[in-house]
Amino acid sequence: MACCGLDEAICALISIFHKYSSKEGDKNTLSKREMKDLIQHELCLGSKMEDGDIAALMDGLDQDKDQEVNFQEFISFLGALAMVYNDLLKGE
Ligand SMILES: [Ca+2]
Ligand SMILES: [Ca+2]
Repeated sequence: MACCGLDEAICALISIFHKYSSKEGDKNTLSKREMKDLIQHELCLGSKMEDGDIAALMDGLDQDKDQEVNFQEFISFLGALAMVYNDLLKGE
């Protein structure tokens, strides 16, 4: 697939999701442990988050309560994260 700027950003998000989601259990969803790995390795914020914060975040993300974060739930998380980063960037 030929990628332009935004395509590339989206492709990168998809590849990060699958890099972690394929580690254990269902290859297409993130378990709590996979989500925690992803947050801790792919987000600057992650290193500052306590286990409790990540657990609370997971609970909020897991809208269908199957204890896994699917791609759709992951995208809502990114949307929320993008709002936070937008506010941070505007404030600089
Ligand atoms: Ca998985
Ligand atoms: Ca879920």
